[in-house]
Amino acid sequence: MLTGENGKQVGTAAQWQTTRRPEVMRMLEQRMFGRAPALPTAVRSNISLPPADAVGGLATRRQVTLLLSDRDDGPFMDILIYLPKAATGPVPLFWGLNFEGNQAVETDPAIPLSRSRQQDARLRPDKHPQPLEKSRGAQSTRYPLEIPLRAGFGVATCCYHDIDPDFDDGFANGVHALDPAPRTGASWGSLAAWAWGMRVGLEYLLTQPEIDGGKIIAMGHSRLGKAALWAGAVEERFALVIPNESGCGGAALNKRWFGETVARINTSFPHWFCGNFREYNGNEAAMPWDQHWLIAAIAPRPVLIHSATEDLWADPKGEFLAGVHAGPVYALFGAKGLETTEMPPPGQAVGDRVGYFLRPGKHDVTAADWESYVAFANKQLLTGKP
Ligand code: GTR
Repeated sequence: MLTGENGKQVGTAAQWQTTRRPEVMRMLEQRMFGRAPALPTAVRSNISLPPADAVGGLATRRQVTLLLSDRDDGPFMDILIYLPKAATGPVPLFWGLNFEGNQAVETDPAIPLSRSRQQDARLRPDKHPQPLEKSRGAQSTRYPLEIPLRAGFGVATCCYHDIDPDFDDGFANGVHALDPAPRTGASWGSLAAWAWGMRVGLEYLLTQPEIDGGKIIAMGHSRLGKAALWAGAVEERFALVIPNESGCGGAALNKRWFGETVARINTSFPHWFCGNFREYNGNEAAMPWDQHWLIAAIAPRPVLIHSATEDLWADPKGEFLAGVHAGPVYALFGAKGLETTEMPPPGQAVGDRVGYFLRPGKHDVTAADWESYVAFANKQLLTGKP
């Protein structure tokens, strides 16, 4: 990772930033995620749920709709935003995509049903036997909002299908349709599109005076953890990145060949990565990189890697080791990384600018995960103390 394409060893943070990191980013972009276009310059916004008290009075909640093109019926993002009412100044904020739509975050019927999920149900009724109304609060255990709110953090989320529906549609739907460039093996897949949407959302969040723009955290679970990592690498305005059980294509090393493999992920989800990534199907050994490069590309900004003991598909050990092997780049900046090569027992947080936490249990997001996110964010962005 520290040997540049000219064969020279990188020995300083400046060399990393100016020569090696751009090479690393180019490799990840051209061989894995694919190239996304520039962010749209004229995003319009309107309030689609007016501010009101929520979460037992702990928060003010609103939803904003971003229109990503000049068409009113073009791609949009509905972003649900919770800000702690007790705040006395701009707040740090967790920003990540969700799976089922904003209505799945809480049972509160005031939250509009996800328009992109309704559209999916029309496009593929066989996959959506239940009315969307039934999904209200269905993912609320993944959003124990009192934990971040009580600690002074805001939370913002948007359904990932707003940006690009998660099925192999030849890139006809979602934001890919906005890109006039002819498709090549290095064109953006869905993960790059979700990461692009996270950046578009960030640009809006940065305009909000109640939010501390220097403390916006990119987070995501599973495929959305992969997207959060790529968003965090591309977008240096993200202050901290939290991939939760991101696995193959996220934090897990490919060359361990444990759990989900490149061939498997490219077969199950042919639309996630760029076409060039298929060259490594069954041939991980030929990859010129591994996933610690993706973490190192975020240095010296902090990254918190989360795994779960029963989530072997995402290879907890491979996720830990990617954190270990990103360490030398943090060291170039004089920053501490994981500071251990031994995997910690479940429930014990380790590391400094690179953190690792192994939660007992299944592939999920739980209150225990959020307690760890908040403790890490407090230490890295606010107090300097755990
Ligand atoms: C699985 C996939 C994983 C992970 C997961 C998820 O089916 O194999 O890579 O992304 O889905 O996103 O829940």
